[in-house]
Amino acid sequence: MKLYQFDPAPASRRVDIFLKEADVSIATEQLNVRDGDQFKEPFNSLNPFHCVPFLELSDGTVISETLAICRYLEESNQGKINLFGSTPKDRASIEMWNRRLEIDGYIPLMAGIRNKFERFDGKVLAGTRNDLKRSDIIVKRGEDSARILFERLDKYLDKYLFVAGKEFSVADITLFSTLELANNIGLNLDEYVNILDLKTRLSERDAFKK
Ligand SMILES: N[C@@H](CCC(=O)N[C@@H](CS)C(=O)NCC(=O)O)C(=O)O
Repeated sequence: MKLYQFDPAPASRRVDIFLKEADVSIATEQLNVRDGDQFKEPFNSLNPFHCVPFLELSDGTVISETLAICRYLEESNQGKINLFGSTPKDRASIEMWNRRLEIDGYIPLMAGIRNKFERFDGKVLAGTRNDLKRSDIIVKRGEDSARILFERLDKYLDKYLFVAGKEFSVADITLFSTLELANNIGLNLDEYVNILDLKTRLSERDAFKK
């Protein structure tokens, strides 16, 4: 089994934090996606989405998508990792928050970043190289969507220690990466005191330290 990563990439960082929290290490190869390694063979044929991270299993199966990779690692290390929850209620709650954090925060903010900065000219959509143009509307929509999410989450965190309740979970890693994207796009998060408090507590965990 081998994990393909590019350490500076936000999605790779999520898997890296997950592995550190789980205290699991696997063989890893760095692909420099800024230089286009993902479009060179054999990687181009291995992963149709041309993004990192992706995991190649010993039978040749390729799994991409951060959360799919993390879930596979948890389920194939039965009992050793428990970041997706252990009861039906916890699993549903973690899934709910992971989805809302990605749909309303991580994905629109990532799209916003790729549409805001000139360095993404010609690669506005991850894993593509084409002439799609950057758009300010997508930047603004990403920021608006994230703000609505953060307002909701901040109120909810009045009562809860972590994103999905009392225990740390993979949803906290999703939140942390979403907040890093918010920072990269230039959103001011000062009004979200509960979120910032959780961010501080997360950044003090060993797995989150760079
Ligand atoms: N939805 C994917 C996103 C993966 C993704 O966007 N990866 C970026 C790095 S953060 C990438 O590989 N980009 C390659 C490119 O820009 O061509 C996931 O969560 O794993």
